[in-house]
Amino acid sequence: MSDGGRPRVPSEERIVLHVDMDCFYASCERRREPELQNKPVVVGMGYEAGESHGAVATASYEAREHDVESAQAISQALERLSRAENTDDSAEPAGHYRPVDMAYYESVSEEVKAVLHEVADTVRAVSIDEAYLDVSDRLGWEGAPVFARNLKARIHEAAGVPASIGVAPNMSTAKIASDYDKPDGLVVVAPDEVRSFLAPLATETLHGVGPVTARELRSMGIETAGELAEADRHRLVERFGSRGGTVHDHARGHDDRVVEPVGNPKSLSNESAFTEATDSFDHIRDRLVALAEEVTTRTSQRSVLYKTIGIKVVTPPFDVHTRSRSLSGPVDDPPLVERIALDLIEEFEGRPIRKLGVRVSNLSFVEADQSSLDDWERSAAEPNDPGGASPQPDGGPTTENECDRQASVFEFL
Ligand code: TTP
Ligand code: MG
Repeated sequence: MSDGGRPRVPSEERIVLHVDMDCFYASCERRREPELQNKPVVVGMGYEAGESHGAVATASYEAREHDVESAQAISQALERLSRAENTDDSAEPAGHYRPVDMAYYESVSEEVKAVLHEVADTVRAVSIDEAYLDVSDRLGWEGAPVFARNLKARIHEAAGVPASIGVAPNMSTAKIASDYDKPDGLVVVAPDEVRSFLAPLATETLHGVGPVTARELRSMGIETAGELAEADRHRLVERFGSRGGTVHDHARGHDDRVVEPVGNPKSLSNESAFTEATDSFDHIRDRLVALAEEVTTRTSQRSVLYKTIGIKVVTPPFDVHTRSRSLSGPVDDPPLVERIALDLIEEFEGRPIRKLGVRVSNLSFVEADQSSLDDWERSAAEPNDPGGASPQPDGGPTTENECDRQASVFEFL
């Protein structure tokens, strides 16, 4: 898959985020059943009261305090929790068991991923509750902590579930960082801190070191990532083959894997809030033009074509209005985005507005084949082409009910 022509940055300058949801299935259950907040929740499959089969998929952190963990028998987990209740005078109830509901967890996961795609062009989801983002082209290290903090808040606001985030110059360190301070964690490891962050950690923490390898490493006198980093590389390769070299690299904070996006976003958008609601239409139009430019810079960088151009307008108190117009064919045409956005805002003239957004959707992802891109650009730039090759707006404003949750993360940067 094309990475949209994203410039490759030297690895020490990359800013990689690893987002991992906290006790994900249990958090989803809490989202729809808020009474479960702060309680020991056990999610699993195949359990019936009085029977011993059925294993724990995940447990809330309150349950983990009583040594409940994934893969344990559910009956054993619930027994532990009720024993804990009996020995404890507090009114803490025993474990709350909920059966796995994958369809629901998938839907929450989609909501989380929609947020990730709003804030980063390069997103690789690696499981239902885990994704890597590369945001090197969006911010510098000084902006990384605020960005990550706002992303956590944004995920919570949009999807109603908590996440932990690790930020580092590479994927393997970012993953360790997201796990380091769970739940509700946020750990930023700047490039010059990677070695000292990893050094005291047990070797098992590293990607590629399982319990068997860790045991072998121990037999070689290597307990920590720091000791592994200092170890003789030839000796490691001799013992473990090429994996020995890889884990040596990871221990030294080297990992050249690139965050390759999987799955394309359905839309690209930018939005921005006014400090206070304004009805100055000049001000509003200026902001809209700036947002249109930001969006089309991203589409051009990623060689993305779009068929639908829309705006979002939030009026006080929090009323969200979306308007869009669809073209007869896909284009990458920044002046057209600006023109349509300005047309669509007309009906709001005179009304106070607190937030504005511009979105392009109905996307097509072209490989970075410049000749075909040039063709599109040419035809889009010749709207009066008598051959009618140029896609033109073919519809009036339509109200879209699709996802209105947009990234407010950028407002804080
Ligand atoms: P994890 O991210 O490994 O676990 P988690 O999100 O529950 O907890 P943490 O806060 O430590 O990240 O896995 C994500 C989901 O995958 C988890 O909620 C349930 C499911 N899962 C299983 O079904 N079986 C398992 O053995 C594990 C580890 C996870
Ligand atoms: Mg998780």
